[in-house]
Amino acid sequence: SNRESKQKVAEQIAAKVKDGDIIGVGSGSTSYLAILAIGEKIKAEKLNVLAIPTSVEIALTCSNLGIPTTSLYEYKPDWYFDGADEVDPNKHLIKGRGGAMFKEKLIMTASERNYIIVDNSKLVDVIGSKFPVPVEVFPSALMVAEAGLKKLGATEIVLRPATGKDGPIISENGNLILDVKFEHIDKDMEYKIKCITGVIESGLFQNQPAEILVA
Ligand code: DER
Repeated sequence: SNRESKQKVAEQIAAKVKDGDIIGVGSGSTSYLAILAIGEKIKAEKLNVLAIPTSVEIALTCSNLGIPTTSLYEYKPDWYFDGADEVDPNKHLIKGRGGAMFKEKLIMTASERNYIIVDNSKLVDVIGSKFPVPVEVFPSALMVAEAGLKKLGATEIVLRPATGKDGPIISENGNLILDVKFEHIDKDMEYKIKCITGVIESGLFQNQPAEILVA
């Protein structure tokens, strides 16, 4: 089952933890299983580890597990792990179903080594074939960003609705999230999206090298 395969890659990540590590921690259900396994190992082996979380959810999880956290103000991570929604043959990713892609991409960029942990349901031949690309947008730039995305060939733009409140999702950083389907995603699309005024970040990861662990 994909729960078993997620657990397998989670344990592969926990096996990498060494005393003294500063670890960037991604968000999502696979990263969650990995940080649980890491918490077990830290307790069992009394390791000194600091985590740099990428979302409120994973920061709360670290604190519940007794894993001390820090930030990029103090440390560069020795390594980073995270899940993904899609992985293509060029190891380009779509991430951000969980809405944490700004800090995920930031901490991944700051890290020496990156591990993406997925089950094989995430593997695609063509990036964008299953998931829209999440795009984080400064709230009042919504119309400007939508116009820019349409110029890049966006065929569908959905303002991500919230469930626990009226109105749209407000991201970790107080912004809006658009879920965008494109006719075609070329290798420069991440940069082109970033160039749109008002766009904060996207969940298209074409320029962050990572090792993909597939269970
Ligand atoms: O939101 C994210 O980027 C998550 O990492 C997501 O892409 C994967 O989440 P999952 O491990 O729950 O499938």
